[in-house]
Amino acid sequence: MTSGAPPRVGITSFATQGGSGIVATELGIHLAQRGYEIHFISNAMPVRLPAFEPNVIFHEVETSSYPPFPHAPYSLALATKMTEVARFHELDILHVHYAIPHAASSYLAKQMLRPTPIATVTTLHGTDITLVGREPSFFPLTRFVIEESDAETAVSSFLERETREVFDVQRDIKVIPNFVDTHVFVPQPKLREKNPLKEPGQKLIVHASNFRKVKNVDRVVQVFAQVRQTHDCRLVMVGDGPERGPAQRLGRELGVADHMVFLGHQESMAELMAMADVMLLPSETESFGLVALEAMSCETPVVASDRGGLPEVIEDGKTGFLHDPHDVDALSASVRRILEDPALARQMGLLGRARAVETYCIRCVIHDYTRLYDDLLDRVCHKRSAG
Ligand code: GMT
Repeated sequence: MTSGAPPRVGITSFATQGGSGIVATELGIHLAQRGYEIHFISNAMPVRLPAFEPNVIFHEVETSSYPPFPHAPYSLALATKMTEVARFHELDILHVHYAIPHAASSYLAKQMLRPTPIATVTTLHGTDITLVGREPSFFPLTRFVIEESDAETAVSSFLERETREVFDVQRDIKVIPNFVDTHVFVPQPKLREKNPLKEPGQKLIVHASNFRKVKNVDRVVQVFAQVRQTHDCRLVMVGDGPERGPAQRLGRELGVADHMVFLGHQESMAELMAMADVMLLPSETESFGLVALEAMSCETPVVASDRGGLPEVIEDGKTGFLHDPHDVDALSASVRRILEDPALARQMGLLGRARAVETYCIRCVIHDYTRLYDDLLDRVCHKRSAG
């Protein structure tokens, strides 16, 4: 970094539809728009990255297989690419999203770059702590990289506490919540009233996820089947993953398959969230629930699980309803309340939007990251940023 210029940051995340990749990409784009030079280092072009963005460069990590390798060693190829990019572009910071394997790669890159200093930041997103990171085969590595990263952030207070308890770490973990582009995720009342996914007068329930076990997709279908007994509605399922097939089968068993549509991965999340009358998210746990925030930003009430970080994002009874994710009756009753009471739905929608705009807009959150970068550059690299 030349003195006075904003830092050059390498950002690594999964290039898939998951929330961590979305947060990493949008953070990079918005930092780039503020003059930061952003280098995305990943196996594929991140989702939601526009065709061209000044100050943004993409570096693809290529892995090669070799007969004795049981698998192509992506983490090592990533560490090598991080080192090359950091040297060539004189990066100041490597910011990785999702601890495993990304923080292990940035740790290695930092060692390879010595004696040139580089600051490492790890943002914990959820399943890297609540599921995969605590598996015995990863536990010691996850703990090590959490301790070794120059700065550690978590997307909710729940995740910060969980990380401390599970990994018994003492270090500072800064809570920086996820954010939403409140100019993209906007209410669209006309679209909600009339859209190609429903017949006139019908209501729309939307679920969006990666269809993994942790999302309790079967509960979504069960709740829908209950609600359909009394209300004319359709269920729109967005995303893909291993539980999609079982959910489709359950829909047939419960006799509601003709009223459900599985769209798979979709780019137009803002429109889908704005079309919905209710967003349903009964996850087993959810460190934050970015998709719930995106719905709130579109004035769509959320009926969700009361686990993990969801109660930090959704205010029970105000911007949505929270329940035990296995209490199908309670979840169904709350969906019904919203569908049959337009005044309640409107009030919840407005409060949700206000919360998104006041607490979780990009402008509200991005300074937490830029301040963290500044402190780090002072501490680790003895450089001061102008950003
Ligand atoms: O939802 C997932 O399982 C994917 C995962 C990811 O890495 O993208 O999501 C996690 O990170 C998101 C972004 O911070 C959070 O909004 C999700 O709540 C979190 N998922 C879980 O904790 C299950």
